[in-house]
Amino acid sequence: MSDLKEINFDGIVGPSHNYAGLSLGNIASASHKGDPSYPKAAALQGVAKMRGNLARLGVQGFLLPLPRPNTALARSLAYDGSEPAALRAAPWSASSMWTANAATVSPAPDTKDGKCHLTPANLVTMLHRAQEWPDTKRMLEVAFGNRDHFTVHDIAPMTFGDEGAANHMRFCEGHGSAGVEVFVYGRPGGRFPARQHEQSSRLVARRHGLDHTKCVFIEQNPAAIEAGAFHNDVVSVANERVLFAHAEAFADQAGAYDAIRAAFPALDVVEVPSEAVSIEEAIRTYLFNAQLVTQPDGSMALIVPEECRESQSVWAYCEAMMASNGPIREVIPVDVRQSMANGGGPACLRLRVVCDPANVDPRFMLDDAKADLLEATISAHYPDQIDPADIGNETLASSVIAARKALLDALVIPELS
Ligand code: SUG
Repeated sequence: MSDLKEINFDGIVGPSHNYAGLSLGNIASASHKGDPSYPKAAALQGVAKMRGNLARLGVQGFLLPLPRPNTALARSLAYDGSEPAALRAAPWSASSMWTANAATVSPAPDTKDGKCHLTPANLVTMLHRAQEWPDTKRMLEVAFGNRDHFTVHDIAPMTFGDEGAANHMRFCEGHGSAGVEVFVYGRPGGRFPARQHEQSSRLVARRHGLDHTKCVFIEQNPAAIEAGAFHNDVVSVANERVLFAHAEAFADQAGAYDAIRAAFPALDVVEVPSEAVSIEEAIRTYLFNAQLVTQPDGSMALIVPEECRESQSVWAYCEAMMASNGPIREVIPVDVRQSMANGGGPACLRLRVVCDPANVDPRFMLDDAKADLLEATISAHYPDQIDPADIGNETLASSVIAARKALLDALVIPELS
């Protein structure tokens, strides 16, 4: 198991990236509705983040944008001019960039058959996201096509919303050792949808062949969902022994820590009190939608959005944390503003897969030359700007389709065309 590494698979921002305000309960998405978007700049921001992480961590993967506009979905919606704008925009969404919602992943050391198991998320709560899974599943089957090491499952039944790794945390001594998997779900009935159903979390744990005594199921704080934490990864993040969480993340905060500690006694909680950072400010800046990573020297770094540095309370907390004796010694801001404006921070943009990189289809692994290639292809083919009124436009559709094709050609992945 010594070759197992945590690999972050970032979603390359798609050429149709736009702000249509499609996600109820996602405050950034709602407040940027109607703004012009900048797909080329957005995708280049994403590649720059990947480059930084490749240099820092030595390994980085990526997943590709899905085919957009989705003509089959558009056709099924029977447009006649009476439909709301959101229904016209859904087939154009580039939301698959947020690969934390692509799947739930249980690495080999946690599973009964010693394989890495992936269940694509059904994302049923939002129409523009529910269209993702068939293409996501197809892509996962290519990238993780080595059946000796990976199993890609079907989605959970549509009756139970599943939003993937955004509501899943893993605690372990080291990424290659057996871990405790924590599933966070929401209870419906609030002002905003609870997008992760408890039963899909439990189903995924069973399917993946996890040891029941190493699984913990925790309810998200309804007040956090109400405040705009539409996924758990907006209010907490885990890595190895460390849980970095807002004090209002879970319905029963102390009970959640106790339950995790019962399965994983080495748990080290770094809790951010509400007096230091309010839940609203945590959600606005996405302090917890961070990548908490173990660097090659064993130290932990928190990769946060630039917005954190611009917030007095959040940055004061980060500076104090860096000066303390705690496990998180470095906080690194990155610019992913185009994604942030749709509610997607550094952690939303990546799917963590613990595996031997040699078992992944190499076309999905990044190196410097491939980062150059991605940048050149994006620069040459992506639209500079999309205004809301452009959605549905034939010329824009052609350029979005051509830009994705250029990526597939450059990376030589014809299976996904
Ligand atoms: O599902 N935004 C995404 C953001 C996903 C963030 N992911 C995690 N927290 N892991 C969502 O709400 C906005 C699209 C729009 O409004 O056009 C959007 O889908």
